Amino acid sequence: MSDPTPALTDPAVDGDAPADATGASSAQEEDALLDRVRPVAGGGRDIKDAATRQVIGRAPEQSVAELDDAVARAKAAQPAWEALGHEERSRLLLAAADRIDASAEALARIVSREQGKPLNGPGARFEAGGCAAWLRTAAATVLEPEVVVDDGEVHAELIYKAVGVVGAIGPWNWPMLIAVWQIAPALRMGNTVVVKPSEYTPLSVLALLSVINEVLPADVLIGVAGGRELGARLASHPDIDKVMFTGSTATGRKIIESSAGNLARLTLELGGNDAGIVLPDADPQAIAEGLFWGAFINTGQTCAALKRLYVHDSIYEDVVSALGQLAEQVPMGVGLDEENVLGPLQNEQQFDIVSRLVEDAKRNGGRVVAGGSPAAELGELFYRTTIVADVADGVALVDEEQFGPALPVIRYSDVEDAIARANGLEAGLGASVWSSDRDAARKVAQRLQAGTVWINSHGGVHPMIPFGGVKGSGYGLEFGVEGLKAVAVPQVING
Ligand code: TXE
Repeated sequence: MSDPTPALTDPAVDGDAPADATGASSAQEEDALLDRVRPVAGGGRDIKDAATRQVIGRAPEQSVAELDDAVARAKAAQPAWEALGHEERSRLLLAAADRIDASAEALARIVSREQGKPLNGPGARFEAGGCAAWLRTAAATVLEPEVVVDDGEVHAELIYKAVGVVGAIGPWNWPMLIAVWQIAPALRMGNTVVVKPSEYTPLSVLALLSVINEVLPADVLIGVAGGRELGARLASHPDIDKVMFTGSTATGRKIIESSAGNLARLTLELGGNDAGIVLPDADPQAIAEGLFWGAFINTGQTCAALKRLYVHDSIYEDVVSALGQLAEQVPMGVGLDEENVLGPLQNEQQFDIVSRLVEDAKRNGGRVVAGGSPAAELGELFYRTTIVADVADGVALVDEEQFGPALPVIRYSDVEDAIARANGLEAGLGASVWSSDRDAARKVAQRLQAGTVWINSHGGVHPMIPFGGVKGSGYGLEFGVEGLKAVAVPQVING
């Protein structure tokens, strides 16, 4: 298959950027960026290439004292950053986006190796391009004051000001892009930001921050690398005013608990288990590629990926076999190889989760249509693109978030039943409905318990369209005007 369709759709992002004609110079720039983020005083930790398992660089392991120092510096820098005003901050964010564009190939190579996603397809180049696009959109978006009452006697306006210092805690699946989702609106509104990347993928995020910091004033944006204890300290720090978190539901709950101490405002983008419902009138061949990339973008390691697919009995076998064919065809392998569009799992823990869930599905009657086993010939963390048919709710592969390349396809005969099953889990990030009849699809969509419901696609995000979960997938919106409100405090001016 030659032209994978990016599931994250953004007109400003070119998902199929041409191969770099100056591969050698990008590799040199990559080395220079990795050098910049290396621990200064020894120590730190080796980070491995997810595909080859070779060491690609060394990341700092910073202490709680260093984190405290970072928060103190960010706090000291915040008033002057806010005082710069919207226009000047926007100018600097646009300049940062230009810097990212200039280093895009080197950043893409780092994230490809560290995270595993291939350069091509909706992969590492797409991620680097997305970082610039989200920064530009945040720079261009305006949060206007709102006149809430103006009746001749009372004039009351709602204005939005910076919250203060934002703690940004990120995951390992789209490490740079999700960091920018947190950073861009926060900076735009006049906050300073302390970023704690995932311990699995610190290099790409620190490299990205170093590029953005080429244009920002000192201490406005500070990265601190380390493990869970550092995340816990950042979330509970008395001088953190807002926490932006993307990660697991379990950690999200801990952050909610710690917010009882510092009263930090929270945006929590937690795990998902997105359902897709294929209605009987859908055309299996026409939707197969959209379904495939909805599920397998970033080799399934995407928060709002399609993770369980409900297909009407009348077209069930056609959809299953179309997906099975794609799963066999789409090239998987080392990300720097221009041929590949699927990669490895990022870490052993996630590899073990996927293996366990597929094995369990097989024991519970699941029919493996494609894949179903590790792809050891490609490397330690590769798992074949897997389609499992004839499973039902109650099987762990359906009920738990697999976060990897294994899609369960569930048969239904009554759409009411499919809706009930889609709504039956705690997760509520995304969902999708697939049909030739848009109005019928919209009626089903409105009954699904999810922050976003896509029709005839799954997982596309856009920097102006609000994105966030309901139920166990967290709360708070990112992107667009709503995203700016989430990193601001409202103030009423009455009079
Ligand atoms: O997440 P964690 P992990 C899901 C996916 C995966 C599971 C676990 O199902 O299997 O989560 O992944 C920091 N206070 N998603 O272990 O632990 C941590 O250092 C504050 C879905 O990576 O939640 C890291 O920076 N922070 C998700 C970040 O939280 C803490 C993407 C995420 O780590 C902390 C990734 C604490 N007490 C995994 N403990 C999505 N929605 O996209 C850890 N951290």
